[in-house]
Amino acid sequence: MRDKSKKIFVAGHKGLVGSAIVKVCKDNGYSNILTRTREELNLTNASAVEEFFKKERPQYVFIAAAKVGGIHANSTYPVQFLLDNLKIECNLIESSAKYEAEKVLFLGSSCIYPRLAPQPLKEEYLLTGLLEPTNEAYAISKIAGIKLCRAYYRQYGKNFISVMPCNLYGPNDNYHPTESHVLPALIRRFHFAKLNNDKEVVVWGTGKPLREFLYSLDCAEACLFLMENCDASEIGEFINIGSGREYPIASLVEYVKKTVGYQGNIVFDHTKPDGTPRKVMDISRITALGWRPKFSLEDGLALAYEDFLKKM
Ligand code: GFB
Repeated sequence: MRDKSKKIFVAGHKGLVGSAIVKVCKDNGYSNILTRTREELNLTNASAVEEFFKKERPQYVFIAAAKVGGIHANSTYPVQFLLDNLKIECNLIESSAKYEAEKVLFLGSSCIYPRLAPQPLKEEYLLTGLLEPTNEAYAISKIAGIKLCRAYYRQYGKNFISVMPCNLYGPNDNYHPTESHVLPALIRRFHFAKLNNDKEVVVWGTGKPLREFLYSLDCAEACLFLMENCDASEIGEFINIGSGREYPIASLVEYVKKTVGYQGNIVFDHTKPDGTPRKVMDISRITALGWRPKFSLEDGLALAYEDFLKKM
């Protein structure tokens, strides 16, 4: 994808990763970027997606559109996480093939790995054990997307690749109080606790699970790097994207508390689920190809809090 005038479709451009991909593409001189809001194009509607591809014929497709959410949303709405995501990815991947997109990049998530896989998570651990029950539906949908991309490569030689990022955060995140991921949820909770002079903030679970976090622009840079430089023949089934640094949730809580400037106490609610005990990616394959993350957690958190304040 070195020709900067090629037509690029970013599906999910309003979300955390999609908006970062649009920014990184523009910053790198790509001028022909196609986007559609949910109102303009319902990605779960097969005929609408097909019509769109028939008319626009994008040459490069980033699939960053998905139904996403944190641990609570994932375990509460398994039907929507499975159905919506399967429809979105099947429609986009099938139409990309039919209307001859030159390359597709499909985004998954580190929750595709078995709950108790050895750590750090290597790409070859896919489907070697049982999934984490709180996000099984989402993981199954993402595994299906990876397999569909790979099937198109094996059967028809299509240059369709997949990437598995760790937990992401950054501008345009979802700050819903109960349905978001841990980092935006904590930013919101600490912010309002500070404003209300609350004596304590409740954090879900034990604080012991380990998670790896990557700033969304770093993930977007990795996606563009792979789109520009690495084909399906080289990447294999998929490739991990992460920072390689893991934090116990209890430490993350301290970072967010400091960033927001909250002075009160923290209480862990042990009735809420912890989810997977540990999830840290092995990023040796992508770093060997030449990509490196740029943002530290401290810098990324400060930028994420700035974004939250703008949206309030
Ligand atoms: O971000 P999160 O929902 O993602 O939760 P997962 C991470 C950890 O933070 C869990 C704890 O151990 C939670 O119990 N946590 C503490 C909280 N307080 C909160 C809070 O207020 N909100 C949230 N959400 N968590 C998701 C999957 O799992 O990871 C998705 O459900 C996706 O499928 C995503 O793969 C990347 O890492 O547990």
